[in-house]
Amino acid sequence: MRILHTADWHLGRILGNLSLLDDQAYMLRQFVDLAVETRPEVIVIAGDLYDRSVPPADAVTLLDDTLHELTSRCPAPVIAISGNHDSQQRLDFGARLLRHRGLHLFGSLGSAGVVQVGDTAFVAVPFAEPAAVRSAFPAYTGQDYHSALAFLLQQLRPAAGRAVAIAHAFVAGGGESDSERPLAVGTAGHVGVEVFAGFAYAALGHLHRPQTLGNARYSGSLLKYSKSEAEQRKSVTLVDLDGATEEFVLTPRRDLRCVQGAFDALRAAPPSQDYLYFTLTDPGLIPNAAQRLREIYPQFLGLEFRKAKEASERITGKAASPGEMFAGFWRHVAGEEATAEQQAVVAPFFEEAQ
Ligand SMILES: [Mn+2]
Repeated sequence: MRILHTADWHLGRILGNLSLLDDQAYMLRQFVDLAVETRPEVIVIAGDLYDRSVPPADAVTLLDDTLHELTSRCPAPVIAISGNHDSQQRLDFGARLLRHRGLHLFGSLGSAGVVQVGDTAFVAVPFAEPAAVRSAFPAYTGQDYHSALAFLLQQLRPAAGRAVAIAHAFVAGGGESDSERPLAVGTAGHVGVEVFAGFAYAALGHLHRPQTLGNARYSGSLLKYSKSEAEQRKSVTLVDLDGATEEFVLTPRRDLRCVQGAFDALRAAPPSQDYLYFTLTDPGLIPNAAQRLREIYPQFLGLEFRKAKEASERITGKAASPGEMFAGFWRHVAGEEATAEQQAVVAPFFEEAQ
């Protein structure tokens, strides 16, 4: 069973004040071509098709065009679930009709279900907060994402035979980016990878970096959606349940990069259409630096001065432990080192929080 797995398209996303729609369309054309060429038996889109619950009209058109292309050019059924950015009800529109054409949309909990393809059952779980699961299923009384997803998988999963889970969730231990909207405060939104025990594969959405956790995998997002993703390589996953997993890298129309250098050197460098974040190495501030860089780099997204950044990191203690951050804070506020007694007073709170 060969499955083409993608997720987190976030159609309609805006970066800075720039619409990414043309870039998304460019990627989706490649995705459809890839689906035609690789001939998967199932195509999975694991949530966050749109960036917002009420997406812009041109994003709706792009999704409509893409799903039309996909279902007319590929014989494989397409299974898509909602993510935390999608409107569940809106994604459900027309779902019962579209099923007859091989497009299986699972927007809200009421539509959660199983698509049987050959010898494999695809258990599609739309994104749902624990409270929504409680109101849809009186038998569920839990409060957390882990037990809610475990309950739904248990409810839906056929008693026997091979099964694949499709979900939009934060699996504990997964690597985050800055473009995912947190599901809950702290670790309350996490699920343990063991909820997928017994499944041949879990096709996941939510984390934007492609990564594998046990039998679960995030295909990653369609494009780089934040500065923190500049070094990531976005891809689509082709998994063969009876064989190997392949990653296909799609080429973006414009890359998203972080560039560092002196202002004059950057002004003199060849122009670029990429999405760019700048770190200026100049010792002093430069008037209108952002505006002057934007003249040369139309996809300018932001800049910072390395010196100012280093100074703020010294104060806020970025990448430091909570204890070190407290010591830095105390030094900043009180002008002296925190004593061992003072550190001992706060230490238990940090432990409890972690
Ligand atoms: Mn997402």
